[in-house]
Amino acid sequence: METSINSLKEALKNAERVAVLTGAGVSAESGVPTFRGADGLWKNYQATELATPEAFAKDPELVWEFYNWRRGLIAQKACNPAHTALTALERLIPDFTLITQNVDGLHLLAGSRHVLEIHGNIWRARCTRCGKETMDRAPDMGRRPTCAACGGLLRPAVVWFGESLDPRILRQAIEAAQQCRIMLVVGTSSVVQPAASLAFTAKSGGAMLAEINLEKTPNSDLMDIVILGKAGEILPRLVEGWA
Ligand code: BV8
Ligand code: ZN
Repeated sequence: METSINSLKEALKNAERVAVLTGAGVSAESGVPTFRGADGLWKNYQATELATPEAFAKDPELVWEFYNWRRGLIAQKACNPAHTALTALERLIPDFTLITQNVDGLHLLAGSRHVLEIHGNIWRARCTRCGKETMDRAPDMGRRPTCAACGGLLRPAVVWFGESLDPRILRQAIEAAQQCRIMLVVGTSSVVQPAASLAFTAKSGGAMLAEINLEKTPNSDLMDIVILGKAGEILPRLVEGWA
């Protein structure tokens, strides 16, 4: 573990361009439940059943109950050393892109600047009628929130399963993956597509790949370095004492 951390740290010190892909594991130490961990279940529903356009069409109030529950939970959580280390890394690397699957907004709260929220942001809502998007930090948006502009039903501005990612954001993420010299993949089970494929994109662009996760994943064999452990403990080790 020590040698891996030290060799990754040395490589980062000499890298012009770095891309980082994060998942729910980065927010786990803030107390935000991950998707597929033991706490991934909610009211005997799998998130993957509720985070779909079909579920919202069938029962928007149930889906808003799910998102209001998560908003209420996340609203009380603070960033953790994993988020903070990534803001420090951004300042140390000339060209740095943080691609996150997380919708909790904690990277922005921590001060990361170049962030691509490829699955959207739970604090943003979009009108299903006029498309207007608003930011609202109220933990509870109510059971059927409506658009101030047109009265249409609002939905969470996140990417549901079966929905395409925003093409502009996805293109930026692909470009960052293609051009980076090092890609860190942190706290993700690497099962959700197309996010997980960004590691392949970086590899084919000649990047060095490093995975930091509690457990191995389907992408582990692709990695040059795999460090098993907590993001909140390992990431700070990568940025401390850069002379
Ligand atoms: C699309 C927003 C084109 C919503 C999310 C087969 C069947 C059915 C569908 C598919 C299929 N194959 C591919 C698909 C498509 C599907 C998909 O990938 N499904 C998966 C489940 C197989 N993908 C899509 O639908 C995507 N769109 O493909 O568009 C299209 C268009 C039309 C029709 C078809 C296709 C859209 C995907 C986006 C879905 N939205 N979130 C919301 O959050 O409410 S995804 C959701 O999962 C979150 O964003 C989350 O970030 C993401 C990935 O999960 P992880 O972040 O990896 O979290 P997880 O809990 O899984 O893992 C955490 C990891 O951290 C673990 O490994 C754990 O060990 C580790 N960990 C824990 N603690 C720590 C830690 N590591 C370090 N330190 C710690 N302390
Ligand atoms: Zn509207």
